[in-house]
Amino acid sequence: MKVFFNSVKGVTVGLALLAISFKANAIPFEVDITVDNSYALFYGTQTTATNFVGSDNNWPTAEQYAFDLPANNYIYVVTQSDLAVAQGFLAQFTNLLTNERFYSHDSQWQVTATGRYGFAPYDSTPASFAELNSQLALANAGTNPSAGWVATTAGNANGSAPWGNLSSIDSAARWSWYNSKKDGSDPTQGGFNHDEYLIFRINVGAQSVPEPSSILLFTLGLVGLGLARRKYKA
Ligand SMILES: [Ca+2]
Ligand SMILES: [Ca+2]
Repeated sequence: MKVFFNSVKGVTVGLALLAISFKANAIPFEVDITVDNSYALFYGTQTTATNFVGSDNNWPTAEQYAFDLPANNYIYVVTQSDLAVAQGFLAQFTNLLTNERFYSHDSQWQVTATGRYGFAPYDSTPASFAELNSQLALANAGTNPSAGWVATTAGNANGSAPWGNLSSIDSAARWSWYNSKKDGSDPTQGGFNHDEYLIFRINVGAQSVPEPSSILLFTLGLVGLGLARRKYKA
């Protein structure tokens, strides 16, 4: 009986830890996104973009992607406009584990301006990763045109002019951009080079996984439960 309960305890704790580690290691996201005028979606650590998800250069279409975001990773959205009429980043990100959704104007997004118009990394080639990662280093050091990572500026919501409605994105989502003028004006309206290309980032992995202390308490609780059952039955 002792061997039996020991193995039950082991399996229970093992399954619990497996479930926690799965949850802690990746968050499955579905994203619906478009940018006026073009973007590439990456993710990676605070210093290094490691994965390319996709890109597009046609604002009237919203693209959908699914990817597993490792814990504590950042989502990166590289954007560049055609310097005409308007510019903006519009998206919704849905956590498929919790159904929580956030948008392109969420206050936790940050943006940085590279001043490298025409050099936006838009594919998965080594040269693109090198370009992006060199700019992440400058942004993290605060030595680029925006002096590092700054708050984004939200423009009008999905459905507004000149874009109209992107039907696969909620009407709550707002077009967002970097404002190099810092004068309170809406940087999404009127063609203008706000020190493009831009990189948006958000760190969502840290907010959706258990704290180490709660994992420890949960594990200790399971071990205690196993010991209690053993004591009672033995
Ligand atoms: Ca598009
Ligand atoms: Ca434009």
